[in-house]
Amino acid sequence: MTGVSEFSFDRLDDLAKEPIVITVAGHANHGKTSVIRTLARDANFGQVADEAGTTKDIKPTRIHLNHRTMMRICDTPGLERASDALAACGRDFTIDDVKDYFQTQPECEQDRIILGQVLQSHAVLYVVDSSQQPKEKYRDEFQLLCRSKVPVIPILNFHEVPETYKERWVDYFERYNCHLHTFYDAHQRSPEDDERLYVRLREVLKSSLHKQFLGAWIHSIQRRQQDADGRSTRAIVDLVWKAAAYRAERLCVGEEKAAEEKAVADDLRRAIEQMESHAHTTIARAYGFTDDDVENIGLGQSAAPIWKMERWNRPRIWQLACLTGIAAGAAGGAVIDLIVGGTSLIFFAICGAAVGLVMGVISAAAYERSSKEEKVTGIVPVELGLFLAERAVALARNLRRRGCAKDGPERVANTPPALQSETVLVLKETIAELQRKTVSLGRFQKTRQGQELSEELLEVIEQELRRPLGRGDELDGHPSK
Ligand SMILES: Nc1nc2c(ncn2[C@@H]2O[C@H](COP(=O)(O)OP(=O)(O)O)[C@@H](O)[C@H]2O)c(=O)[nH]1
Ligand SMILES: [Mg+2]
Repeated sequence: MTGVSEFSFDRLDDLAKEPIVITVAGHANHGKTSVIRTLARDANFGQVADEAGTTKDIKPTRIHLNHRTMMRICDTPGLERASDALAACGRDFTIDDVKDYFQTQPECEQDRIILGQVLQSHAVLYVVDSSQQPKEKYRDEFQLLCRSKVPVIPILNFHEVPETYKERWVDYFERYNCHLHTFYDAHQRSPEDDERLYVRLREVLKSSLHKQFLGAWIHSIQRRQQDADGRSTRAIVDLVWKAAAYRAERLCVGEEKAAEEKAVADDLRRAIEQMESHAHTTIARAYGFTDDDVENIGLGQSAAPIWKMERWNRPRIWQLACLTGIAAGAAGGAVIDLIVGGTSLIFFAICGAAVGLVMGVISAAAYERSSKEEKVTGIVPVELGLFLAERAVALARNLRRRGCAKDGPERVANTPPALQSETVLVLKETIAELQRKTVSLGRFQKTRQGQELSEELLEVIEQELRRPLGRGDELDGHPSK
């Protein structure tokens, strides 16, 4: 393999002088613009619509490295007049015949521009919607492009839709002796598909510098995916840890209890929502999306019961301290009496009685309240911790595979697919331990037990992200039936 080791970064300047130029061509509405968006991870590139003629002119997106353009991927409008050109130019046509034909026909202006762009490229990606049957007009387009002598790679788009004519398209291209096709789906990104596409490109490019760069680029796709998985795994583990360690606490007496319990429940919900939102944003960014690409309608009923309340009487340590203080005061009075030799015994006895009375009244009132005082503590129950992890994993899995051409935000599932039993075990153990912990979260994380739990959780969550799921399992967040 022409790998990263063969590409020297000293040659970036040479490459920037002659970047790789790729033209994406094909019939209108087969997903050319969408493929570019997903391939370049650029959801704002061009216009995508379910109607013909949205792309009106040639538009490039650029792949940069160190602020220099290494590759240009050019979008084109749909080819429309290939069949007319072939009919006019005869079976043994040359590309110059077609150029002349397009030049002389005013209605072929768009096709003339596309052909001009194709002829300036190092390779062409010919995008077809594989959910449609191959038709004669597509064959004419493909033949025309192949005569340009620029290498053509057929991209069988719409790969993940349930009904496709993939085999027929493959037969069709092979009949023209073209075995370079590759599958793609602009709505469901797969780093493996990206990689296969770039491997195909590397096969057809002539320049060794271009080939070497693509080798490095392919390598960086894998690395970037690993980085993104790592970042989103950490965000999920962080969410579970922080939620499980969180305490919402209030002190209350008698009738205040109902109101304080509600306040604790509200605190807890707000805190969890904030933690979740932070984790979801981190996950979205890890995969190249923004906050706007995620829609979370909240925890909903599926999270109920969302908290566990614990009540316990407030420790009485301060009361002991108070009593100790009084005793110390009395002892102090006795010492003074001794020092002044008992000459003003009556005066100090009166003062001592007055102070004792005030202290007694205060401490009796405080004791009265504190004996009834309870601490209401809201903690995250294990089921909610699991639920938060399931939702975050489902979101990460979906964003990890989401193309950049899909409309609307990614919904956070309220009935996410279940995690594997090993993951559930590790999660339960972690949450239970965090609920038992007596030190701060930061200190617990540094303990040996904390580190072991964290590493175990990181490992199982990362496996969950990479776990291949059945069709439909993860798409709408509902488990497959
Ligand atoms: N399901 C699915 N829809 C796609 C795919 N590629 C494109 N589309 C949709 O097909 C329509 C046309 O896409 P567009 O990129 O504008 O096609 P273009 O005219 O060839 O550039 C849009 O509604 C896209 O969202 C795909 O791989 N899968
Ligand atoms: Mg388009």
